[in-house]
Amino acid sequence: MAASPTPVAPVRSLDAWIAENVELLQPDRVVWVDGSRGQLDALLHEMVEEGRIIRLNPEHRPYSFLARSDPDDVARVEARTFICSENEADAGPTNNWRDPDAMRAELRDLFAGAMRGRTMYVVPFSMGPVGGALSRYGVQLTDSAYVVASMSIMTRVGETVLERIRAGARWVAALHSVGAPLEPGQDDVPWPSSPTKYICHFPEAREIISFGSAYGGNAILAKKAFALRIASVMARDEGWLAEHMLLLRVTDPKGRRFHIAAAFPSACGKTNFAMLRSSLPGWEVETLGDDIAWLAPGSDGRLRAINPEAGFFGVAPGTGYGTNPTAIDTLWGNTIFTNVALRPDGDVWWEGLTPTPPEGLVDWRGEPWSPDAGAPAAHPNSRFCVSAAQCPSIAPDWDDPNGVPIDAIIFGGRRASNVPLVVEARDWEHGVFLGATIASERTAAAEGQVGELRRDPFAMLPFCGYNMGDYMQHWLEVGQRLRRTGGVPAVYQVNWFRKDADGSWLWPGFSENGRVLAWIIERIAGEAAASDTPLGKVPAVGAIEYREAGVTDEQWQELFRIDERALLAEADDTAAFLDGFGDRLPEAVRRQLGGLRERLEQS
Ligand code: GTP
Ligand code: SPV
Ligand code: MN
Repeated sequence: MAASPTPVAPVRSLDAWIAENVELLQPDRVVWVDGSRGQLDALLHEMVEEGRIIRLNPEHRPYSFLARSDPDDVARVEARTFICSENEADAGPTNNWRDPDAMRAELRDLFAGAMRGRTMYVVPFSMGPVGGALSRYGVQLTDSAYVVASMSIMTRVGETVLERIRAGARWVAALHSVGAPLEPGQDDVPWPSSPTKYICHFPEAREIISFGSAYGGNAILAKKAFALRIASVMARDEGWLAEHMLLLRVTDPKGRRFHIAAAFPSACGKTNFAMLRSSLPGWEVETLGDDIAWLAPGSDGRLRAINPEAGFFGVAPGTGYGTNPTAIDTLWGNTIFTNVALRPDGDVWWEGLTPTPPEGLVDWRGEPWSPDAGAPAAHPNSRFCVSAAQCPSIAPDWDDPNGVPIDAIIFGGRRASNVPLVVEARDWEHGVFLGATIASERTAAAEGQVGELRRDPFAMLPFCGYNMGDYMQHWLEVGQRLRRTGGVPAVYQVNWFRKDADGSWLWPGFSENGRVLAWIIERIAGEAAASDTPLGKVPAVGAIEYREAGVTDEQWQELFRIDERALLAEADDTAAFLDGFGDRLPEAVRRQLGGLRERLEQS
């Protein structure tokens, strides 16, 4: 049973909202952010002068900066993230819920005087090109200059957005404070934050309130809070999809173009795949987006997708010339790095940038570092923030408001065992089942035990703004609508992270993932062979030249080995997970699980 659609909140008055918050938060001053380079330059200069960020050596990394966060503010805090829907059941079993009125009352107390001694910045922004049919607007109030600079890179900020809002366009209100007011004469710290953190979403009111953190998705509210949690609710009500997906275009050696959207959990390879340089000659990948996609059935009957963002907030560790040369070429300058290591020559470093660390590093906490320190020099969730336009592989039309038609959707995860390198879904319903049952090992992108296996349906576990059972139903319905117009994308599951008994990767990954992408494209074009397995279709013998990727026959077999007993045990775990959704679980998903069990038992 799906929830009834939420009444859409009335357009609130921007000026009244700001005035209310100025009165409550008591900032020393209010600054309107106009999106100009001049204003951003001045802000970054001021932050350097105040010791909040470090200017990198312009000879190595022009116009780039290093921010070091508070050691207790390094990743998204899922335990402090709340969906404050009117009804608890609408948040669903996978979200933390708080009653909206009670939450607002608690937040009011926290926010009272929270910006004393600080500046309140007003940041009007657009997700998607201003004026685009799929684009949506927001305004973030924040007392963090670092957040203003990040938002200026990640979104389209400026006057044209204000004009739209003043002309009556709907917008999402996003209130943010680091929660560290300054008393007169009190010394500031480079990265103010609070031990009390709240990342709250009010789906019916289309509103976000965030307190206490300045890091990533906790604070750059356009990203996960708006473009996924609030946007997923808008998408449910309006018939589209807001997803944790990269977007890419691939051109095959015959010159045919295909568009792919792929959902992998946090720190599971979206940025890398979006910037793929295929090891296969003649295959070209253009980047459209690396983290978030908004997809809607278009007037052409196909699923069309835009990247609502304007920049990349990407994982630094593991990024080097050998793995992701395109990212390295993107980061030549105009980049804000957070929690990476500093070299003595004023440039940056992180694990994986080069095979061996340079001498004389200062670690992400600002302490001298040597390889025997016993801890990495860069924080595992250290990040770069850079404009998408600066990426050498960015598609020339990446910000076309009409988006691109999606040929295939890929789901991925980080699985040491059980999940093959690639599987083709039997149809859309089976694809929804694959997405709904993704499990993945936890990464450093959020607080929690790294490596622990958890369910992360559609890579949206931390980002779905409503009941995940309803969300599965919504996916099924979007597919039904696309089927009527002949525009249903093919669905695949991939796993770059399967390991052998010694714990080594079975698949080299990165540029070699281009071989898997090529097989997917050739399948869509009806040109590649597949064989059936209980999990779905996998490449037929000879369909992928794995030996050219340095993979042995034994490794290849292991990459696709189906361990019926382990998979049946996983199916039991899946059943328990799905039971958690009660009557909100679509019958089709349960049916798919039954089908999987039957196929496993018969094989
Ligand atoms: P978020 O920004 O957190 O949503 O992450 P993401 O999905 O964009 O992940 P990203 O591409 O930044 O990759 C995360 C980590 O996985 C990095 O350390 C990468 O080097 C590593 N990685 C990416 N692709 C592969 C791959 O094919 N194989 C292996 N072994 N590691 C990979
Ligand atoms: C993720 O965790 O999936 C990210 C980084 O992309 S953050 O913006 O912090 O959400
Ligand atoms: Mn992400």
